[in-house]
Amino acid sequence: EMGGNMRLFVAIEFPEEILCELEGIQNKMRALAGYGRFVTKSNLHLTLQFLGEVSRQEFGPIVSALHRVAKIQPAFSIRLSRVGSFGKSSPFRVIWAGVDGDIPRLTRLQKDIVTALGKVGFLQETRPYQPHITLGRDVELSGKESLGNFSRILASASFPVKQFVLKESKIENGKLVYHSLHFFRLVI
Ligand code: 3AM
Repeated sequence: EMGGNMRLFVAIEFPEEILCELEGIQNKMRALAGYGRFVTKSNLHLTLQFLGEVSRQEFGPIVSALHRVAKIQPAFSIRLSRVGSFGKSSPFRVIWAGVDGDIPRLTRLQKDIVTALGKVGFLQETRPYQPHITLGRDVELSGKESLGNFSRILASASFPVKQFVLKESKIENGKLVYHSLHFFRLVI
């Protein structure tokens, strides 16, 4: 890692049952796909904000800013909603699982994180926030396999979001791995 820089992002992680459900969908998709790079189960997450390369000096202020957000934000519930894509046709650039439930709280949390990180010097993301869990990239499906078919197999159990996490993205032995550096508990 150059000059001790870290590649960071802020995310929500999921309970084991949800990860298994997402993996089940990936497996069905993989079986039908001509090509696709699927996110490994341990890497599945919902990004709140991507930070990019961060220096050691910036790390402390980032953690403090995130603590300030967490201590005034209530926990909330979401559930998996549907399978969708960025990119309109096969090969799909990104295939994702969307969420619904308490989206106003999720959006509020994301905005507050962006604002708090803006105050410690991070560029504000200007693109509209589209909460999604990336399942695969460059996924090639035949015309018959509509994404709606995958949506139909999603169960709709709600799960609580009680914390968010600051994660580091690394390549280790040629593999992309995410390490959790800090958990930020929301108000219960
Ligand atoms: O969870 P998703 O897949 O939406 O695509 C990267 C991943 O998002 C995104 O940050 C998450 C963790 O790596 N990411 C990577 N580089 C990015 C960039 N330059 C980026 N997001 C925005 N800008």
